[in-house]
Amino acid sequence: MGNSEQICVVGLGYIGLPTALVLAEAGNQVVGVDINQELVDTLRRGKTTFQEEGLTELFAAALANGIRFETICPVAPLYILAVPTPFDQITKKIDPSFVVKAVESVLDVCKQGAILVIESTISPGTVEKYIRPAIISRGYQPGLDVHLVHAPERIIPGDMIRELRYNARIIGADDRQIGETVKAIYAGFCENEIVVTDIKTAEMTKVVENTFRDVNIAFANELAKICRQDELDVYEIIRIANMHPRVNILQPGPGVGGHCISVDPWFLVGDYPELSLLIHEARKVNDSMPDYVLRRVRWIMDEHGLTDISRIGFYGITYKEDVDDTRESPTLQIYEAMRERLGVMGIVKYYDPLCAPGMLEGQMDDFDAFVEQCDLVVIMVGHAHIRQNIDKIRGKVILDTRNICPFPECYQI
Ligand code: SAJ
Repeated sequence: MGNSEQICVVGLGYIGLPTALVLAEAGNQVVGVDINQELVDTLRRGKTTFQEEGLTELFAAALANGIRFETICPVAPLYILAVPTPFDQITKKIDPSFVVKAVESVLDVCKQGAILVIESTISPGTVEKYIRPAIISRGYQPGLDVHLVHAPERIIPGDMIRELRYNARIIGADDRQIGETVKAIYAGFCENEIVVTDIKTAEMTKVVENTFRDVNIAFANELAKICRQDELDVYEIIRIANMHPRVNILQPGPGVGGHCISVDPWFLVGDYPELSLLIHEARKVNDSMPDYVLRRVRWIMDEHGLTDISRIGFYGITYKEDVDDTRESPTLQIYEAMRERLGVMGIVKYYDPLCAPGMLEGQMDDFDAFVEQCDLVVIMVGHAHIRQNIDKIRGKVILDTRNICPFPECYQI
């Protein structure tokens, strides 16, 4: 394959869309496919479906290079699959149904020798346990009729486009030669090292990366709780500890959200329950943080004699700063917890400049009005917006779960 191959990218969400766009920008003929007609229509109208630094410019470059958007897979020599891989809430194991369905939709149209690259994060063994059998049950032989590759995405929301170009990549393939073919295509936009390995190693490596980050954040969160007991400044302690050349502790926060770090470690817990004790504990620590924030809120209210719940405001609904993604966000967990336990839905206030209005009951769409109607502001997300407007909340009682507030009187987690 050369540098102007026809590539079909299946699934046009947070990963599939930017990947399709960089491939088109690099000079490939790209067709983006998604079963969601509305999403495809939006893209056809020249509009992107989420915000990301550099996405608009990249979209324009891809359109200029002829990228197309469809709801049905065309025939192509190479398919890249980037569909959701959720986990079962009870068993903690991967729900492979989306990725299996996407593979089947490709099998319906592809010709002999097509390459199927799975970019979605999958638990180690998913190709072996679910994808290969699905292919065989349709009468195809992997390695002959279709070639399987796993090239897990590694880009961070908020800096996706830059990371697409500069992060190293892993290509796991059954057949080394096929791995090299895919590597050559990815090298058209990726300026870092591209490692070719086998599929299960690629599956495990990706899950390990996110699990490492989850465990590190859990450590920081546990330190925050320990330091709170003795009224020590956890941020200062981490800052100084990190001056040691072999220490690199992440930051405590109100919880771990997003569709990656809060999901992927469960794959290991689900598949290796007796061997993943630390990983499981870390998940529990991180999942306990929204509750911990609520306990801090209660304590601060008592300290200040605040009794009116309707004058508490949570700033930030997204799972982290400067993205518009709310999946698994700590604020949503707080929202649910308050709704279940206290029945006060709609009374507490929420504000997020990056979220569409009307997502939550109690959500306000005017920042000044939000500030005016709150006595206690809980900073859940450190958006650039709040950093720039921090003076507007001066004088309020503040719980800053992100360590961004410069006022000495504000509370931390
Ligand atoms: N968080 C903290 N403290 C920190 C860092 C993050 O509490 O020091 C929280 C964030 O606020 C957020 C959550 O953790 O709620 C996850 O955010 P993140 O920025 O750490 O990561 P994601 O989920 O946006 O993206 C991760 C990245 N993985 C790693 O850095 C190992 C990204 O490279 C992956 O591509 C992505 O998961 C994915 O799709 O798997």
